[in-house]
Amino acid sequence: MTLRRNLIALACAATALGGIGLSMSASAADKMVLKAADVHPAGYPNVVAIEHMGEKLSKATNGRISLKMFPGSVLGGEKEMIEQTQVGAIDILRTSLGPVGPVVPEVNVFNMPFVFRDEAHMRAVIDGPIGQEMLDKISASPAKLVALGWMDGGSRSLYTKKPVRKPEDLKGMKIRMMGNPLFVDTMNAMGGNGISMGYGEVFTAIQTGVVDGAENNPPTLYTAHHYQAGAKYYTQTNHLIIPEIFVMSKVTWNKLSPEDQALVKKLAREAQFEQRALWDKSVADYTAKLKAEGVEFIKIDNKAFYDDTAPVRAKYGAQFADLMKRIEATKSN
Ligand code: BDP
Repeated sequence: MTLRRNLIALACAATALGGIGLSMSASAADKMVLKAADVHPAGYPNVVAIEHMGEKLSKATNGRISLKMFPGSVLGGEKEMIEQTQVGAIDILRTSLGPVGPVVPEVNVFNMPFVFRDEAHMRAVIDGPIGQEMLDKISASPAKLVALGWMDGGSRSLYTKKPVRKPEDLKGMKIRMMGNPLFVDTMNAMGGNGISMGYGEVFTAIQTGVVDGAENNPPTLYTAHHYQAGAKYYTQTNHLIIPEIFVMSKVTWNKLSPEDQALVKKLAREAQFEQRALWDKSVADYTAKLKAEGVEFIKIDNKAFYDDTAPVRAKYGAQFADLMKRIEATKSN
């Protein structure tokens, strides 16, 4: 009798425990840890802004949704990470718009040389209706990416092993460009030979002479140490002012409730403006650091480069003629 009662008690306890086990795993399954990635290292403005967005997300959802950042290209190059985001292996990716062009051709209007007058003009465009339309176009495209917001990438200028002041100086020089045929055409029009290459390969390519230089903004030139590979002349061509974006995989987005989606969008807008403040500071900091490291900043009148790239704007811009007029008509704040 006693034995039977004990057995029943044991069975009840086991059921109860089993229940607890179940409910524990259910709540663990409800928790979502978003995998975020960036080619830039920890501490870079873009990385910091996304991490803060994750902290706010976690706070607002009582830890139900959190974010884990994988900086410094640990999950691959930008092209590969875009692919991983498309299939849902990465949840949130911060990327240049450059390598997004081959996946969502509509964004190439922002990837054209000298399409923006200056950075203030670019900001006015991305903060306004054109910027929102572009985010919507990316999200509506078949690329399986949801565009959450913009980030600043400043202006890209040339850095080379030998000084460059005019298009003729680039003759015979191989210059690394991001993976998008538009950029190879741009460099060829500027007088050099554009070579498409992943960001992670640039340091060694400069060092071994596979390329004679590359082009980027001061924070990237500094954090990627490309000047240490020998490219110490930084010519202020400012030929590309490419905004950057952060996107969520549509696979992940579709798992979120409408409320969570709205929360993510709200925090993304905040991240956009937080990054901008951090960005401005980092450009000033890294410019000073580059100069201290002996990088020579060469000031030039970039009109010759502007003129020489007119055929690229004509070739790629024809399909965006109306949009280009609206971009041109946008006044800087
Ligand atoms: C940096 C961008 C980064 C690109 C890199 C590049 O922030 O997204 O991957 O340039 O040149 O400025 O590939």
